[in-house]
Amino acid sequence: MTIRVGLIGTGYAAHKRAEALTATADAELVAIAGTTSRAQSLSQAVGAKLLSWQAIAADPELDLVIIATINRLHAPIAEAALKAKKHVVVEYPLAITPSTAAGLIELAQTQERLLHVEHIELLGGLHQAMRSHLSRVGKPQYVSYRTLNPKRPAPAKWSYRLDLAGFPFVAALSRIHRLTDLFGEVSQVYCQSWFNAASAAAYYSTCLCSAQLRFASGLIAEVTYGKGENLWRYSRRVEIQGTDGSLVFDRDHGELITAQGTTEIAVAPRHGLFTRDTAAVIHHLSYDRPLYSSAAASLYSLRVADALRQSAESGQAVSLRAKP
Ligand code: NAP
Ligand code: BLA
Repeated sequence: MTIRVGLIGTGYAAHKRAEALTATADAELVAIAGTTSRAQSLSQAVGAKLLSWQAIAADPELDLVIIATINRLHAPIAEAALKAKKHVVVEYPLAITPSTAAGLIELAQTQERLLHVEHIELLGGLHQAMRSHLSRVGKPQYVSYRTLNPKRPAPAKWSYRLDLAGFPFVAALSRIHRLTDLFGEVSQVYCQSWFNAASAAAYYSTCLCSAQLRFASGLIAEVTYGKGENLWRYSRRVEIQGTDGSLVFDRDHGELITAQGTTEIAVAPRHGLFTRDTAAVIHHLSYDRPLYSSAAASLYSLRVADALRQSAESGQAVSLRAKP
């Protein structure tokens, strides 16, 4: 049976979804929601009708709604679609607050519908390389993960506004989710953040967040995230130090260092990830194939990201309750 899909958003992620859906035999992209002229051209290019997101969420002809719009709209759209008994795929983050995200997961259970949160970082070459070599470093004791993205001039875009995107570690949830996926529960966090914005509803041109996370295993992690005008050097670097060795990834160059010496690790390039996420969902719905990630795991990383926000706002360390 063909899965009939409505897509909300017309930006980068939405274009990748549209491409993936047109290439998938078991799915048909029936409707698109967008607010600008890009929506018209995308809907014409793929032969889909142009509707409002409210109409897509309510359309009885659709089986699945894919939410690829700004973060602030994720939760209201997911709620409307689940209430109308649609399966839902949403780009991360599921919601801006963990309590809203938890409510949506419950709603999906009540409605007996799939709620899938995209986490393409888990499908990417860096994560696969870290996962497959992690056992070589012994017990992980220290992790440092830094992504800095200079952007000049900073764009006046939704992703540079706290009210539309959420706290930077919520918007860039993949930075936290990679770590909770590999290292499990977090017991305590501390975070400092800096934005040059007049208010939450104003565009900032630089943000910089620096966090320390203590994992239940005892692992100490330092995570730095920044983007915008007042940064001058691009950086994407992960370092894991364990009892028996170390893994270091600088952009796409990986190394494993142990007592036996240093070996290079190949990292697959970052493309085709939205296509793989889309295929995973369609194959799950059509053939009951397992998905690579759960909404519950996404919610856990969102709890950690929100604790980082609380810490940054209060200047205090924040403890997380152990998972029940
Ligand atoms: P984008 O290229 O900036 O597109 C965002 C889309 O949101 C726009 O095309 C716009 O389409 C819609 N929109 C609705 N209200 C808006 C507003 N007030 N201001 C600006 N746009 C508005 O963003 P994106 O990178 O595709 O991100 C979309 C979602 O995917 C986000 O949740 C992001 O976190 C997630 N994501 C993206 C990537 C990636 O590689 N880009 C990776 C992982 C997750 P209409 O106005 O036509 O509706
Ligand atoms: C993640 N990229 C993201 C996110 C946004 C963008 C909003 C989600 C939030 C975050 O994790 O930071 C937006 N990325 C952009 C924009 C550009 C960009 C506007 O590179 C402009 C060039 N995403 C793209 C493009 C690539 C891309 C062009 O838009 C190119 C390969 C990849 N973006 C990409 C990947 C992620 C991501 C792989 C997941 C983040 C991760 O791996 O941790």
